[in-house]
Amino acid sequence: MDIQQEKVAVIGMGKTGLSAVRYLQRKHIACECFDEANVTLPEDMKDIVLHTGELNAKLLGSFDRVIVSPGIDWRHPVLAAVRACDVPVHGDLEEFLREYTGTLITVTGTNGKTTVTQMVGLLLETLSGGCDAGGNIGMPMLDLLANKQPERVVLELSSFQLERAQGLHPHLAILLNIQPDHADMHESPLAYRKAKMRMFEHMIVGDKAMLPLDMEWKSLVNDLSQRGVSLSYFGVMDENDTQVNQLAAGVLHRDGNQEEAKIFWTQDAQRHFIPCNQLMVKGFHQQQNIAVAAQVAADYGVSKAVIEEAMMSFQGLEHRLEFVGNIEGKDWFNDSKATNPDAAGAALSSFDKVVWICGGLRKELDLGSLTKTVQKHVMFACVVGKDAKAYEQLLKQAGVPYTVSKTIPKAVKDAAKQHCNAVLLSPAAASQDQFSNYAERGEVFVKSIRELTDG
Ligand code: UMA
Repeated sequence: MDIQQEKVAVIGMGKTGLSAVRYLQRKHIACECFDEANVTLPEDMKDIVLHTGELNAKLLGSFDRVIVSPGIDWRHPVLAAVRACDVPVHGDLEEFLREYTGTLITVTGTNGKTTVTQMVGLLLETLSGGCDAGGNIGMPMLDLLANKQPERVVLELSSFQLERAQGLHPHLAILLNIQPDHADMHESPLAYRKAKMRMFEHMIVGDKAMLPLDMEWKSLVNDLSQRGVSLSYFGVMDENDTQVNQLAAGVLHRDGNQEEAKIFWTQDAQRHFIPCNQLMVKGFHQQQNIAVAAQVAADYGVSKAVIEEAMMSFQGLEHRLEFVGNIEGKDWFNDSKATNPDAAGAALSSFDKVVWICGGLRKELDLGSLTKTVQKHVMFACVVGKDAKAYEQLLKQAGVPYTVSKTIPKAVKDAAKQHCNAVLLSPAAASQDQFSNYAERGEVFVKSIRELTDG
C-alpha cells in the first residue's frame, strides 16, 4: 500500500502519542487520535479527529495500523481484539526503526537506565556526527527524527516499549539489571523479564552487548556468544575477587568501603581509574552506571580526558539521589525516581544511618527484600501515601521506628525534627496516588525543604 494513503490510529495523547501525530503529519499520513481520558489536542492538531473515552475495537480495527503509547497495557482487551483482526498494533519504537538508519545504542534495566542513557548521549555528542538521546528518558524517540538524523542515537527502553517491539536490532545493547517492578502492568516477573530480553532478539555477529558480570545472565551470555555477539561486562566488585579481570568497567572496593572505592573503565587495553570520593554522584550503583557510560564512550572513540572530565563533573540527574543541600544541619537527598524496592535499596545502601521518607503506590511489589537494608541503613522513617500499611509492616519487621506523615510536606517537617546527618526521599513506590508523576513528587519535596528556612 502507498503509505500516503494509509490511515493510522494513535492511542494515548501523552508525550508519545503527540510525537507520533507530529511524525505522521511530517510524513503526510492521515491519522485519528484516541485516549481513554477526557483530553484535548494542542492547537496545531485541532483539525485531527479525537476520540475520548472507552476504546472501540471495531473502530480501531478499521485503521491500517495502530500506534499505541507505552503506558497503555499491552494486554488491554481492545488491543488484543484489534490484533486478532490482523491489524498491526505497535509502539513508537517500531515507527522509529522504520526510519532510522544510523548507529543505534539501546539501554534497558529496572534502575539506572536514565543515567546511563543521558551520560552516553552527552559523551557521544562530542564526536563528529553527534548523538541524540531519547525514549523512556522523556524525549519521545520520533521527535529525534524531526531534523537531520544524528549519526548515533541512544534510546532508553522500558519494558513497555520492549514488549511491543518487533524488529529491534541495536548495534550496542546495554542491560543494567532486572529487579521486580511494574507488577501491575506485566502478568508475572517472567513476563517482565521476557519483555526486557526482546532487546537482544535480533542481534547478530558484529553487534555488541554490555551486561552485568553475574551468573544470572549465563543463558543470555551463551545465547549471544553462539550468535557471535561480542560481550563485555561491568559490575561492583571487591578488588580481591577472582573475577575482577573479567570486568571492562565498574566499581572496585575493599570490603564495601565507600571511601577507598574507585570507578574504572578500559581504554586502549588499559584500565583508567577515578577515586569515588572525587565523584559528585553517590552510591556504588550510580557510580557503576557512569562507569558503564565511560566504557561506551571509550569504545566509540571519546578521549580519556573528555571522559574523565565528564565523570568528575557529573552531578547526577534530578530526582535520582540528587543532593538538594545542607539545610537545618542535615544533608537532604531527593531520590523520587526510586519507584521500586530495588532502587530504594540501592540508595539506602549509600548511607550509614539515614532518615528515610518512603511510601506511595506500591504497584503490588513485595517489600520484603528491603528488610535487611532498612535495618542496617535507616534510623527513622516517615511514611507517606496510599499504601502506608505495607511500608509500616516493613518498618516493623526491620525494627525501625517511624511515623505516618501521610504527605511529603509533613514528612519533611517530621524528618527535620530528627537528630541525623542525612534525610533521603527514596519512596520505593510510584507517585500517582498523590502526584501526577515522580518529578512532581520530587519538586514538592525540594520546595518543602526550602520552606523549612523561610520562617
Ligand atoms: N492512557 C489511556 N489508557 C491507559 C493509559 C493511558 O488512554 O490505559 C492515556 C492517558 O490518558 C494519557 C496517555 O495515555 O493521555 C499517556 O500515555 P503514556 O502513559 O504512555 O505516557 P507518555 O506521556 O506517552 O509517556 C511515555 C512514558 N510513560 C510510560 O511508559 C508510562 C514515559 O516514561 C516516556 O518518557 C515517554 O513515553 C516518552 O518516551 C515515563 C515512565 O514513567 C518516565 N516510564 C516507566 C518507568 O520509567 O518506570 C516505564
